[in-house]
Amino acid sequence: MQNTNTLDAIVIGAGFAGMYQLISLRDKLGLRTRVLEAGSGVGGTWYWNRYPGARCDSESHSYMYYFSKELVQEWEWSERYPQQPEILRYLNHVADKFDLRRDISFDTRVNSANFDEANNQWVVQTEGGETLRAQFLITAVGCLSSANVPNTPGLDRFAGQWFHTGAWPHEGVDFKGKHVGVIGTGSTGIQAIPMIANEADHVTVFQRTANYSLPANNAPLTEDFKQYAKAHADEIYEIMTTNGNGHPFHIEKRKAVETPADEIEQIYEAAWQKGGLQFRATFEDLLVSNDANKTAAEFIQKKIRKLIKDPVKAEILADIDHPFAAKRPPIDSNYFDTFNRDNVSLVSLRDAPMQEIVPAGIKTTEKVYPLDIIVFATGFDAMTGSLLKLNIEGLGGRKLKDDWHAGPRTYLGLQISGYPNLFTITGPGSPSVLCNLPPAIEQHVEWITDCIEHMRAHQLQTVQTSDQACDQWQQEVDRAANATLLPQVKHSWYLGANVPGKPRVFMPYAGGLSHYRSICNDVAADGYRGMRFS
Ligand code: NA7
Repeated sequence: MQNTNTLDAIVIGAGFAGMYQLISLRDKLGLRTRVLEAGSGVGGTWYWNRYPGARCDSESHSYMYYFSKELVQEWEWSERYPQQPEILRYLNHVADKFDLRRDISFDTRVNSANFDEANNQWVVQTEGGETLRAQFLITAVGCLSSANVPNTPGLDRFAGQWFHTGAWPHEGVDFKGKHVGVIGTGSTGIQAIPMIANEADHVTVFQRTANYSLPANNAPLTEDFKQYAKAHADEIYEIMTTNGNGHPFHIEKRKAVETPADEIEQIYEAAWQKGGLQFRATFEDLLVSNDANKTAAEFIQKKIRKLIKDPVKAEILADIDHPFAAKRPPIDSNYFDTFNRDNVSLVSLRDAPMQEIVPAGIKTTEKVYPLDIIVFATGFDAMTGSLLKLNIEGLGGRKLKDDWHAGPRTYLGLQISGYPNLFTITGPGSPSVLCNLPPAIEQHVEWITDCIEHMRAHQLQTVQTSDQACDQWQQEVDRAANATLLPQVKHSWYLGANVPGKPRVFMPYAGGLSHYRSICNDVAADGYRGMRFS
C-alpha cells in the first residue's frame, strides 16, 4: 500500500521559488508534490521581513512572475517600488489563484534530509516529527533568509527589547517614546532608519561601514504607466531576460572612462533625479574599471556631503571604503536627510568599536549608549546559511556541511556532486542576488522542471552531477567574479565575510543572467552535459 507520506517531489520553502516550483511540478507534470514551509503563510522573505520601511528595490512591474500572462494582466501594483505588505498580498493572490495551499505544509520546519540509496529517495524529517519520502528534493529556501545576529557579548543581559529585521514580530514594534539603537547600514537599515526615526523619541545609528545609497524616488504608479506595463508586458519580459541583471532596463553601451567629465556629471545627475538602480546602468564599465567606478563613487559621496548639514556626520557617512555597487547598492527614501533630524545620532563603530551589550544599552570603546530597543539590521548568513541548516546528507551519508567546509561547490548553482536528485533554486554559483530575483527564479524552476520531465519521459531514476563538473563551474564562477570589482570588497556578504568563520568564497555567478541562461540551455540541449542519469 502507498504510504501517504511518499511523494514524487518535496519542495522546501513557499516563497517566489517554491510556489512556482509547486505549480510547475504539480500542474504541468502531474507530480505528487508537497511544499514544506517554516512560516504560517506563503511569502518567504516577504513573510519574515516585516520591519518598518521594508520595500523591494526592484521596480514593481519587474518584481513579479511572468509565466502566466493572465496573472500579469490581472495584478495591479500601486507604487514604483512595492512595499512588503503589497508583495505579500501579491504572493497570497498567486497562492489563491493556483490553489497552492492544499499542497503546502505550513509551520513545518525541516530538520534533516537524507538520501536513501537503496530506494533512490530523499527522506525528509520535520521538526514536528513527520517523515516524508520523495524521488526529488528541491530547495527553495531563498538566498537571504538565515538571519545573522552577531554574537555580541552581553545580549542576553540587555534589559530592553531587541529584534532582528529578518524575523520581525507580526504585531509590529511600538517605538513611541523609546530610545532605539539600530546596528547596520545595509539595504535594510537604510530602509528602516527613516521610518523608525519618524516614530521613536531618539534613534542612534551604529555604523560599521559607510554605504552608498541612491534615491529611490518612489511614487504611486500613474494610470498611464500601469497601462503601459500591461500593454508592453512581452517587451518588458524580453528586456529582463536578455540583459545581465534581470531588471527592466539595459546597461548603457558606453564607458565612463571614455566620456568627458561634464557629460558624466550630467548623466549621473539625470540618473540621480530619476532614482533607483538604473544609476548603476549608466555606464558599462562601472563594475569592471576602478577609474570608471571612481567617477560614480565621487559623485555620490559629493551628494552625501551636500545632503548632511552636520559636517561630522557627513564625513562619517561619506567616508566609504569600497567601490560603488561592489556591495549590493541600496536605494532609499530620505535616508541621508534623516541624519539632519534632531532625534537621530550617528556612531562610527570603525572609530569606536562595539565592546559589549550591557543591561542599559550598547557599550563602545568610548561610552555606553542607553537604549530601550536594539534593532539588528545586520543581514544574513547569505546563500549557504539556509541550505546548511537543512542538515542535508547525500551518498554514503556524506554531509553538505563537510563538503562545503571550504565554501560552496555546485554545478550551475543547481546541483551538488554527491547529492542525486537534489536541485537548489538560486543556489550559490547562480546569478541570484546579483540580479532581480523573480526572472532568475523562473529560469531555474523551468530548467529543473524540464530536467525532471526529461527523466520521467525516459524512465530515469536518478540524476547527479560530478566533482569535475562542479570544479569546472567553480572556475567559471571565479573567472566571472574576478573580471569585476566585486571581490575587492573584503567584508561583503557575497564573499561570506559578514559571518565570522564562514569561508571566503565569492558565491553568486557574476557572468550575467542572460549569459547564464544560455549556458543552462546549452547544457540541457547537450544531453545535460555534466550530469549523469541512471
Ligand atoms: P547587509 O547588506 O548584510 O547589511 C548588514 C549591515 O549590518 C552592514 O552595514 C554591516 O556592516 C552591519 N553589521 C553586520 N554585522 C555587524 C556587527 N557585528 N557589528 C556592526 N555592524 C554589523 O544586510 P541587509 O539586511 O541590509 O541587506 C541584505 C540584502 O537584503 C540586501 O542586499 C537587499 O537585497 C535585501 P559591514 O558592512 O559588514 O561592516
